[in-house]
Amino acid sequence: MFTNDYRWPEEFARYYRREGCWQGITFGGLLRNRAERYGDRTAVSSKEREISYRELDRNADRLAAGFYQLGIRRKDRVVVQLPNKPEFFEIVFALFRLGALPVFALPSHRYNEIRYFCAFTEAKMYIAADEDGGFDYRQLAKKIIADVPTVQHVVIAGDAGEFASLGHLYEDPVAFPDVSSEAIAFFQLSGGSTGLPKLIPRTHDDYIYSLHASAEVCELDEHSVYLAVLPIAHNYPLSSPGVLGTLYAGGKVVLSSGASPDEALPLIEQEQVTITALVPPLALIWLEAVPLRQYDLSSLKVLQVGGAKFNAEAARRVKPIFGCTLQQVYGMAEGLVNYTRLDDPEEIIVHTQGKPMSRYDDIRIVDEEDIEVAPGETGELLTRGPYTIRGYYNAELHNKKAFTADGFYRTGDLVRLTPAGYFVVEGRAKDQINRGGEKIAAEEVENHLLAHDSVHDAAVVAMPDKYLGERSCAFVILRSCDQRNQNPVELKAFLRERGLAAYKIPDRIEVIDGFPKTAVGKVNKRVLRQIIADKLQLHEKQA
Ligand code: OOB
Repeated sequence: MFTNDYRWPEEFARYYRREGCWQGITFGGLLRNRAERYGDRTAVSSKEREISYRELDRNADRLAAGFYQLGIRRKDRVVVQLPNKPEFFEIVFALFRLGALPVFALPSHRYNEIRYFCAFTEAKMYIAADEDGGFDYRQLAKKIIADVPTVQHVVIAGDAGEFASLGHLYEDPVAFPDVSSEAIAFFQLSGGSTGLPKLIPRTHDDYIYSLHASAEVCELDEHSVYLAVLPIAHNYPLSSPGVLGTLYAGGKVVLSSGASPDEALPLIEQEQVTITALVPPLALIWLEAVPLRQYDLSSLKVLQVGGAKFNAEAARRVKPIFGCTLQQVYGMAEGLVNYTRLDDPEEIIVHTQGKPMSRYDDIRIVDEEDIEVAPGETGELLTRGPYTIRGYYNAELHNKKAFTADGFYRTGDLVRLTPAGYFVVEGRAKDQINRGGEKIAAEEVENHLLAHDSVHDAAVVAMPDKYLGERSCAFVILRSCDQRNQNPVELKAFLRERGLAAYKIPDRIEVIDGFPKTAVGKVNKRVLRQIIADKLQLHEKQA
């Protein structure tokens, strides 16, 4: 079942251990240590409840015993799909203690994604909340358990209905032998550019190192209070430094169920939040909202913005409006994370996407022939290091393309380096749309469109958007002329019925007679992007 593609070659593993990057600690061990050190201090706070480090440690043990009784064993995959609730931490640390492997789905994922994650990883269990944001996950669970034979258990946090209730699984603690720190701890999901999302295996050693380095760069300590407004299963709020980096440092995690200023700003005041993380479209909303509200935000030291390119004009407004430093974060679930430093000059903070967090990050910027570009020139970023994966999970063929022979990950990002060694993200070589931080693999959506009877061919591209940075536009060629009046709304409904996450549904659908082609006969997406950008500009002028 497991390929060993994810392993670092032994010479690298030895090097990262020797240099102290990999500390030989597991997540189970980390929480135990922090519980001994920070005991009754609050680890996680939410509207519903507060959990101390000691309680979190104990509840993780109790749940691990409960999961074991259900039949969950070491290396079993468990798809976890939860909103920002304290149970998230008890569940994932329980799974870590057992050596079972969480697959971190996002709350916005729907049947299509969840079924794929369960089937591809041969998951034994699916854990979800009862409902959130008006969506009933129990309905989804019903279909999953019926359609994916490996899934034997569904556990629901909250009102479980016909399923096992999380609340009933807290048993008397049993000691489980610790797992190897070099083993896979969990799976993150790739933003991707292929037809099916790839799974990213992260080990205890590599991820805990990324927490350590992030906590250092972001200057976290036991007095830090991190407000989580983005969905915490995503790599950025999970670990950059995110909720896990905060627990690593002994600080307090405050969970917000939503990202709107009216929910989050009062929490900053009440909980004396010191750091929080946003994607650019949210940062724009908060920048508008803060001057119109009366909240005391003086506890806030750092406002992180990342996941997509943050426009320099907006970046410049952060300090005067929030009275704290902006930190740009350019990272990827595959590993590498870049940060501007808290004491960097304003020009660097505003105009760059930061520099690697670790001196062990290897960086190359190359042209289309994989030759390094001249300093300051733009090229594709390749990277390798102590917390960047060496391969996706069970994706042998794709790994040959996504990684160089000497183990560098091809990010698909076009970047240049400033003389001071900071990245500026200039564009993208991968076939992906970055919709305000949410990543859409064009091919995945195209495949779904092609499943429609009247669609002959489809090409999905990014179109510029003032607020989200990019939105998605699907160009479709219909099978016959009489389908010319195929209603775009109907096509969108078709995708929704297939159970595609809402953010992947094209924002716009354009019917076209044929695609522009490149010299070698491929669909020329550059021209398609231009067509839609010109059309939008024309509309704007007319309006
Ligand atoms: C984060 O992770 P993913 O895996 O959702 O997406 C990674 C991709 C990058 O390859 C890049 O294309 C884009 O998202 N990206 C940015 C960016 N941050 C991410 N593009 C421009 N400017 C930025 N600041 O998005 C992620 C993971 C950890 C920390 C932060 C973000």
